[in-house]
Order: sequence, then C-alpha cells, then structure tokens
Amino acid sequence: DVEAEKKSGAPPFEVPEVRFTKLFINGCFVDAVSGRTFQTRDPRSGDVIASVAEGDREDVDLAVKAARDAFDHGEWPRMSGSERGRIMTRFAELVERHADELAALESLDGGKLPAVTKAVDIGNAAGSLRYFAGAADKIHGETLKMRGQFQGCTLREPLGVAGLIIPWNFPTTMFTIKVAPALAAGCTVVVKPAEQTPLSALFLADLAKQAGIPDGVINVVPGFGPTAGAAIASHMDVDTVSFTGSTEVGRLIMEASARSNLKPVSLELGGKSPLIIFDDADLDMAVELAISANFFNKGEACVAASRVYVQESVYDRFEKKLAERMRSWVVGDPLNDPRADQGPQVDKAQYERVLSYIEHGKREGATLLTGGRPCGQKGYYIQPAVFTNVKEDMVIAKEEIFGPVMCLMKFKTVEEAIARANATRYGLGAGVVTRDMEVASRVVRSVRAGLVWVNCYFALSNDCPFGGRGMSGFGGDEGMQALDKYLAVKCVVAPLRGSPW
Ligand code: TXE
Repeated sequence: DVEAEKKSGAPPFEVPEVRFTKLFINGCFVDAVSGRTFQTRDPRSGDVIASVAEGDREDVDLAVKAARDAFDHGEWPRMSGSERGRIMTRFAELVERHADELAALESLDGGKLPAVTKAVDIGNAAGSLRYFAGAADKIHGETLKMRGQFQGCTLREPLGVAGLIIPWNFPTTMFTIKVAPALAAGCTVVVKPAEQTPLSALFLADLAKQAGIPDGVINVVPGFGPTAGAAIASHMDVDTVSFTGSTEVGRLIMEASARSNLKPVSLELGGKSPLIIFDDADLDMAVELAISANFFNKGEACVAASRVYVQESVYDRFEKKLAERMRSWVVGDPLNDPRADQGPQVDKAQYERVLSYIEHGKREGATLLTGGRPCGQKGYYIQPAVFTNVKEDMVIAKEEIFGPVMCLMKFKTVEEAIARANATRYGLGAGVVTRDMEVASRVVRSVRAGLVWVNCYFALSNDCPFGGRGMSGFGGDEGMQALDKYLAVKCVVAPLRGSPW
C-alpha cells in the first residue's frame, strides 16, 4: 500500500499552511488560560513551525467540564447509535477529502513520509471511524437466565468522559483509533496529543466540528506530559484513560488513577518484538520483511521487529542480501524527495537518544553492518543501522530504541528461537517467516505477544485487535473489543410476575 501510494502521490508536496494552533474546547479554538505557548519544530531542519497554545491543569479542567456537560446534558450520548454512526461516517469522509493536507502536515510536524501517512494513517483513521460508526447501533446487552421468579438483562452504557493521551509516531491514527470507539460508545473525550506533533489533532478537531459532532464532545488540549497529560490522568471527573506511549509513563498513568478516582486505564506501550526467519524461507522476501519491520516509519513503531533471529544455515546469505539491499535505501526529505524511504526522526531528543543507543551498541561490542550515522546537512536524519554480533544481554537487544536500528542474531532450533523470542518483559508483536506451517504454528502458539504475523509484518486492518502483554500494556485499540473500554455494564433485575415483596 505504501509503495502504491508512493508511486501515485509522490512529493514534492507543498508546505502546508498551519491553520490551527489553539486549544479546542467546547467547539472553539481558544488560548491557554496562562496565555503560554510552546514551539513545535520541523524535524527536517529543527526550525520552528508554529507556536501552539500550551494547555495545563486549568485548561484540562475546562476541557473536562465541557466534556462532562456534553455527556451529562448533551445530545451525543442520547441520540440513536445510527445517528452517531452517520455523523462519524461524515467525519471519515472529511478525513479522506483532506488527505493531502493532513499528510503534508504530518510530514512537517513529525517527519513522516506522505505515502505512509496516506496509506497507513489516513486509511486507518477513516477506516476506524467507519468501523466504529457501523458498531454504534449494535451495542447490545444480554438477557440473563436467572433462577426463580426473576428476569435479568445487562445494559452496556457509555462510561462518560474519556481521557485519550497519544504519542507522536502515528498522530492521526492514534487520534482516531481512540476517538472512534469512544464516540461510538456515546462517550465524550479530552485528547492530549504529543507535544512533538500537536498539529494534526487540532486539524482533526476542526474536521469533527465540520462533520457535525456537537460542541464539547471532542476537546483537544495540546501541552506537555507532566502537566496537561498528568492532569488528565489524575482528574476526578475523567472516567477512563486510554494511553499510548512509553512503559514508564504507562506506570505513572496507573499510579495517577490509583491515587485519584480509580478510573479504568488501558495502556499500549513499548515493545522489543522478535522476527524469526527459518532456513526454508524465501530469503529475498525475508530481507524485505526485516527491513520494513524495522525501518518503516523510521523505526518509530511500537511493533517494530527490532530483534531479527535468522537460522544459522542461511544467516550468512541473509546478511549479505540485507547489506546489498540497504545500499538502495534512501533517507531523505519527506516533502521534497520522491525517492525517500525514510524521513527524519521526530525531534532532537529522539534523534540523540537513537544515536546514543547506536554508540552504546558499538561500545558493547556489536558490529555495525550498515548505517548508524547521522546524515543530511541539517535536521534529524539517521542512516538506518544494522547490528550484527549482537548478544542477548546487550542493551541494544533488550531496550526499545524506537528508531532505525536492527539487531541481527543467529539461532539453531525452533525451541531456541521461541525461548529467545520470549526472553523479554515486553509482549507486543512477533513475526515468523517459513514455508513450513507446522513450524509457523508452533511459533504462533508459543510466542508471548499480542500480534503475530506469519510471512508478513505490519499487515493490519481496523478489525485486528492491537495491543500487548506484560510491559507492553493491556487493553489495546482497534477491533470490537476496543469498544468495551468505553462501555460500562449495568445489570438490571426485575420479577417475572408481580413483586414478591
Ligand atoms: O513517550 P511518552 P516519549 C516509547 C519509545 C520512545 C519513548 C519515549 O521507546 O523512545 O517511549 O518517548 C504524554 N502523564 N514510545 O517521551 O513520554 C506525552 O506528553 C500523562 C512508545 O515521547 O510516554 C505524550 O502525549 N501523560 C510509543 C505521551 O504521553 C504523559 C509511542 C507519550 O509520551 C506524561 C511513543 C505524564 N506524566 C513513545 N508524560 C508506542 N507505544 O507506540 C508524558 N506524557
């Protein structure tokens, strides 16, 4: 899909006009109570793109109040599911109609390739709005077979105000995969986009308004994590929080819930996913898979397969083919270079973090097969790194790097591959490449992960549940079960005939 999009909609893209930079509360774009702003930067150069209103606790209070009023008194939770679905479908159409502008905005703010935004983020965004629009009128309870003189049923009701805290790697996707099920359920929301990429969330808020989503139903408060984000997590009037981001902050979100109103939280966190390549695999295909599983979206993907295990007998051939293929990989300006496979890392902090992991890998004794250096005259570009001679206990093999860094390792047997794949506290994605379906199925059943791909990687659609286990979190997004995160079950009991009292 990304390749097709690259061919049809190749850069140069015009630098888009930034139209929305204020907080979106109760249907209006407003300044922060403090009047403060923060700067969002273009990772292609480090230059300032715009000053954005900086939300803090008081702004979160106002946004939650707007969401609370819209929930307690407004039409959104009270209208029929099909009407909610109709409005959400209009929102999806508007997202698609603005695909080019949104894609250019994401490139400007986050360094993403427009082809990736269009094929993945926009497709996902419109797709999840439509998927959950279709679910909005199918939220049913159950009839209970009770003992004695009673009959019972369950109602599934919207939980209330949902706080949605999202990261910067897929801003449009993250916004919609959390907003769509919340809206379908009848909840109202306060979204905090990441401070690195606030622009698309504000753009989407405007489209939601145009689509007819009533004021107060969607509120967007850009700002920093320890201030605006923490205020959402600890708010007594926020009924649930859905978070995607680092494991460290996931822990803080749970703590904030425990210390405030015990709101249910769902966490989609980091990963260190394994890709296991067996000796019967089509090696050309396996090389392509390993590359996209690591370097897609500049490695800024929570399910990136940053540990690649290759069976010993084909390891040398694989390594050679991989090194050859990487020679034609282009790191370039996502808005201006039609050949670019990879843009800049999202910001200076991530760029430096990735480079320091690469240095650490070298110091630990791993060998750089390719890349691993900064590139370009300016901006946050990194030549994708492939490390060989990696040992399982090296930091680069254990910690999430969240950048274009692949660790290549050898294994001998299926048992060994499974044991090493599971030797992590994370449990998000996994991949297996083999023609032997018995081997594939052993891996599929034994690997501890929320998503497993066989002879493919990153293939997803809106009905695929996306979430992890262990320190990758719980209560993922997408798929019908995501709706449950925004619903509460109420049990109702009544006598069959008259009242026994
Ligand atoms: O994440 P943070 P960062 C991982 C990845 C990356 C690392 C650091 O390894 O290198 O995390 O990235 C908000 N209370 N992932 O620092 O801080 C923050 O403002 C409430 C994996 O950017 O977790 C932003 O909106 N919210 C990941 C969001 O949390 C807080 C995607 C994510 O930022 C907060 C991103 C607080 N105390 C990073 N502190 C994935 N799973 O895809 C921060 N935030």
